[in-house]
Amino acid sequence: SIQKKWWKEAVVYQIYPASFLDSNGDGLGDVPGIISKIPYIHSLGVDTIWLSPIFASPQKDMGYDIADYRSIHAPYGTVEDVQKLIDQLHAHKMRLLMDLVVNHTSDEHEWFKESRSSKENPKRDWYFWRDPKIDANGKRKEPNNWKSIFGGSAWHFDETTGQYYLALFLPSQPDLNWTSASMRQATYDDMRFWLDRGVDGFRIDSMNLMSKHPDLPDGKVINDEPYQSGAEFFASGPKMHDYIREMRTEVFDKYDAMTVGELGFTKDEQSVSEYIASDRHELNMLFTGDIVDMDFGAEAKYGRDDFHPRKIRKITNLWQTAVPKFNGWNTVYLDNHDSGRSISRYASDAPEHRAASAKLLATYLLTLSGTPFLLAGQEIGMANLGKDYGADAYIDVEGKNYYNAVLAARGGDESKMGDVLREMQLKARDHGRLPMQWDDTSNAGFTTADAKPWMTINKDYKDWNVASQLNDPDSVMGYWKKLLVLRKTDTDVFVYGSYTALEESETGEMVLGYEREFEGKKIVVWLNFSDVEQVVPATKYESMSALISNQEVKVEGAKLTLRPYGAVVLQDGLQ
Ligand code: ISL
Repeated sequence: SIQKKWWKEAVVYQIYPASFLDSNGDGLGDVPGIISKIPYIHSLGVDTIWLSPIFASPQKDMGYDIADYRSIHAPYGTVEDVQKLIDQLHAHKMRLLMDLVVNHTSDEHEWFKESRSSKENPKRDWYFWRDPKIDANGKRKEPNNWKSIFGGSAWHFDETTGQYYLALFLPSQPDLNWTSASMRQATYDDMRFWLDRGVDGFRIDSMNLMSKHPDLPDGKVINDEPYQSGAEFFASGPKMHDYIREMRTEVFDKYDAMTVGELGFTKDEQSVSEYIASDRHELNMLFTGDIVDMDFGAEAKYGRDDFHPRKIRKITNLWQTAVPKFNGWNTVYLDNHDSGRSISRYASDAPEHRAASAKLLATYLLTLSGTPFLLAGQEIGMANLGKDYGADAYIDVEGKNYYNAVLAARGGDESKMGDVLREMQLKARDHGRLPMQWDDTSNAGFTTADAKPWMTINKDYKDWNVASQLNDPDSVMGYWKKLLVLRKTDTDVFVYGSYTALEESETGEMVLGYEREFEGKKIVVWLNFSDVEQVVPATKYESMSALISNQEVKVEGAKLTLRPYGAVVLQDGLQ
C-alpha cells in the first residue's frame, strides 16, 4: 500500500516572479505583489507555490544566475518580504518551494570572483578551470568540444590566469565543481538559510548536471559543427547519487523538506528509478522533461516536429506505469517557464477551441497519479503570443541566441526566417513568462497603466483575464476549481488510485484514455487531443455516471462521443 505524504497530495502553482504582479509600478513583478494575491491563489484550491529564483542576480538568465543566495534581487523585495510571504502562506496552510540553482552561479557571485582571481585561491577548485589545448596551428583551443546548452562552446578563456572555465549555460553562469567538499558545504549552508526561515522544499535546477565525468572527455561527434553536446559526459555523472544522499542527510532530512529534481538528458526508466525509488532515499520526485519536449526536433528544440497525441499517450503510460513499480512518485505537468504554453502546442488556442482545450489539459493534469504542477495563468487558459508578433517580441536569451545563429548562417536575411519564427511562436521560453493577465484594464492589471512592463503583454488579455472568470463557474477557472475540489475530496482515487491505460485499439489514436481505481471507487477518463469529434466504445462503462466534463456527456448505443478537445470523466463509487 502507498504511504501517504503531504507532498503527494499537494497541487503546485508555479510563479515566475517577474511576471506575476507588479506592486510598485516599475514594470516588474515583485514579492509584495505575490503576497497580495495569496487569497486569490488559495481560492483556486492549490496549496503549494513554486517560486522561480528571486535572489540577487544580474538577471542575465532571469535569476537562474545567482550572485548571492541569501539576499533578494532588490526590485523583487527583501528577505523580510520573503519571510512575510512564507508566514502568510503558512497561515493559509499553504507551502513554499524555492528554486535551488546550485549547478552554477552567476559570474558576479563572490565565490566566482575569488575563484577566478588566482590559481592559488582556496576557491579555485569550486569551479572548473582547465588549461587551453593547442591546435595544429599552435593556436589556443578549448579543453574539450562540449557545446553550451545556450549555444557556442561551453568553455570561456579568462585572461587573469590563462585558463578556461566551464559554463554549460551562459558564459556568465559558470558551473560549480561539486567534487569540492568545501563548496558543497557552502551550498548546504545557503539551503539551511532558507529552510531555517520556513521554506518547505526545493525544485532543484539542472540537478543531474552536478556530477560530470571526472576526465571531462570530448563529446561524441555527430555532425560537422565545432561543438558537440557532450551530455553523455556531463549529465548524471558517477557521483550524482552520492551528492544527493549527502544533501539529504546534511540538509533536507533535518527539515523534512520536499524535493523535486529537474533532470535533463536522462529519460530512461532505470536511471529515473535510481533517483526516486523510495528505498533509495534520494529525491521525492522529478521532472524528466520529455513531456515539454513532445514537439521538439530530433536534434534541436526549434527543429520542426509536430505534436501527435500518440506521444502524450506513450510518455504518460510510461511514467504512470513505471514509477509505482519502484514505489516512486510522479510529477504531472505540461508547462513551465522554459517553453511555450501547452495549450498552443498540444491542444488549440484558436478562439473556438480555446476554452475546451484549457479544460482538457486541466483534466489531464488533475486526474493522473502524481503531484500536479501548473504554471500561473494556466488556470485562465493563457496562451502563447500569436503569429502576428515579430522577432522583436522575443527577448529571452535562449531563443535569441538560436535565432541570431540561424540568421547569421542565412546571411542576415530576415525574410528567410519565417520557419524559425514559427518554431519560436510555438516553443520560445518567452511564452511561459508572459505577464499574468489580471483584468482588461491597460497593461492587463499586471502593472500600473503608465508603467512599461518588462516584457510584452499578450494582447489577448482583454478576453482572457482573471477578473472575467473569477465568478463564472463555466469558465476555465471555474472548471479548474471544480476539479481541484474533486481531487481534494476523493484523494483516494485521484491521488493514490491505480492507473490502467486504455489501449489505442480502444480509444483510437487521437484519444488518451485511462482508468483510476481505489478499493471499489473508480474513474475513467477520455481526453480528445484533436479538433474533430471522436467516438469511443463505452459498453464497459454503462453503469457509470458523469463526474466532470467540458462537454455534454451522453452514452448512446454503448458509444461515447467526444467533442473536439472534449474531456469526459465518469465515476463509480464516489460520493
Ligand atoms: O530551456 C531549456 C530548453 O529550452 C532547457 O534545456 C533548460 O535550459 C534546462 O532544462 C535547464 O533549465 C533550468 O536551468 C537553466 C535556466 O535557464 C532554466 O530557466 C531552468 O529551468 C539554467 O539555470
